[in-house]
Amino acid sequence: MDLDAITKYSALHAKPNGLVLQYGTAGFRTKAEHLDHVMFRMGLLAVLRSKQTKSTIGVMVTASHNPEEDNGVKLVDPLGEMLAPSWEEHATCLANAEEQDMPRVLMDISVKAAVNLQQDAFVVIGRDTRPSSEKLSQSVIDGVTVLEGQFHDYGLLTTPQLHYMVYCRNTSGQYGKATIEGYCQKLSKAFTELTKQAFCSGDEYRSLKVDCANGIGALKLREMEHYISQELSVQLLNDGTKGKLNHLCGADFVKSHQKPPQGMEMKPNERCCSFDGDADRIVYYYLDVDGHFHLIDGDKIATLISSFLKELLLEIGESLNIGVVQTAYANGSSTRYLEEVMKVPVYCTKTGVKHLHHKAQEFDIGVYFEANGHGTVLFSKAAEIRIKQLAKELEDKKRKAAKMLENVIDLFNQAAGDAISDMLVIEAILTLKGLTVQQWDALYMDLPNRQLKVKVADRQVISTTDAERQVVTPPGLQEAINDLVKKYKLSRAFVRPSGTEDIVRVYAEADSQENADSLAHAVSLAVFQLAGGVGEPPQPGF
Ligand code: NG1
Ligand code: ZN
Repeated sequence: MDLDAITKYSALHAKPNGLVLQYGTAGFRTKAEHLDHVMFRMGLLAVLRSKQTKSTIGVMVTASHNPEEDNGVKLVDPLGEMLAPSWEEHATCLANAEEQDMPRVLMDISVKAAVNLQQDAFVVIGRDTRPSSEKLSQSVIDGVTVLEGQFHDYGLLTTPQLHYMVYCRNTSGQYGKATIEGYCQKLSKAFTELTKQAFCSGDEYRSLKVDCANGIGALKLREMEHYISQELSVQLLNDGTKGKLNHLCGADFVKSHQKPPQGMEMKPNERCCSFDGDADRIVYYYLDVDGHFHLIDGDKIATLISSFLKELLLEIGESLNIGVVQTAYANGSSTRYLEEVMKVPVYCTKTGVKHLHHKAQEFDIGVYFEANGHGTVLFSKAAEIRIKQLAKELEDKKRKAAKMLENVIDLFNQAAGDAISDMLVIEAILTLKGLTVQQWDALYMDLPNRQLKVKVADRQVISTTDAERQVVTPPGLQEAINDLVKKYKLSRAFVRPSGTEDIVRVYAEADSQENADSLAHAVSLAVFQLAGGVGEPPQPGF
């Protein structure tokens, strides 16, 4: 390591004194103007991680659903997974080292992690459409270059596409070609083959309005469009030509406000969906004939997909196990439906896809979705091999089912939750099953729910257990929540510190919207009083 060169180049990306950031569930995320040094240092760290794993590592510059002024960065590990936890700690240490200590901290990490500095390094970089992203990704490249790492800058990519590129490169192209064409070809081929199995693909199923959050999803869906236009016509809205990224639009807005995004003209019963700012989340929705808005969130997506997979497994007569993984934010009705009606085992993990992903790996087929629409389906290697074998061996209907499963494996971006690939899977399933959006929605009725944010002086005073469903500290808060929950029917509430914003999140559900709102408000007040709320106490009404 040329420490002099590192010191010299680092000074061009100097850290503001005293700034402390943490590598959280979504990497580093904050105002874009505070991130230049972090980007440079993540370039350095990616080189070390690449040397250590002898693999290509990804660096994605994005702040997903956050406002346009924010930005962020996360590293992608060799098989397209999130960065290993011990390296998250290294990332935090490196990002927070004061300027003069940085080279030493970098050396410490390479010693601790037993990095062979002689090893070659290769880093791939992607970025979203934020105005700040181009310059920040250049800072990542500066970091990579100083440590003499090789790199390929993909430029504009969705987050899941970068995961895909990393995965392809580390599996010698077996998974697919590490190019945009490779990505589009792989997904569109599986989609086309799968939808061909439908008896009828009447026009009513074939068009979809997509709110692209004024982000990268618009550019990448446009690239995909001509590969799939025979089967599906997509109409892109909020494509970034006018509006601001994530402003009054996108999956996060639609999910948290439970209303349509700006710029979306919806006719009754028309199927619509929204991506988030880096296209790793998707939610569906429609207006009924009375003009009521219906949200179809990640829970209902998981339900649709797992029921389809279960039917195919039944058809081929193979006893592969299937499990659904959710978080505490999953609507209570979805959990009940999956367990009691569909008889599928359901597991709850902490928030953040890395936790869900990890749990989903325990099954032959692991379906995981956060309620906000971030998720995918994982097939174990053994399940994949078995299914591919059956698609050759079986006959007639069974063979057809096995082939469809094979297409589903190819369609899901196995490396990460991906709005484009989820959308194609959903569209294919709706076509195959001849389901309208209302019929899909009618699988079960969501319990009315409300999510709120509370500002406290230090959100870390709240610690939780039981997959974040129970508060441990501060003392008395869980008891207060229990007492409040008892006052309502079909009710449930929990609180947890956000991993991406400086706030505490409150979630409540109950038998009516009024009651869910009132419970959420009461719990917010308890948080405010017992966990050091700042500013005005939470007010009722939204
Ligand atoms: P936090 O801010 O920790 O709640 C949010 C989402 C997560 C996940 C991350 C990463 C909710 C309630 N939380 O985390 O599900 O998507 O952002 O983007 O939606
Ligand atoms: Zn995202």
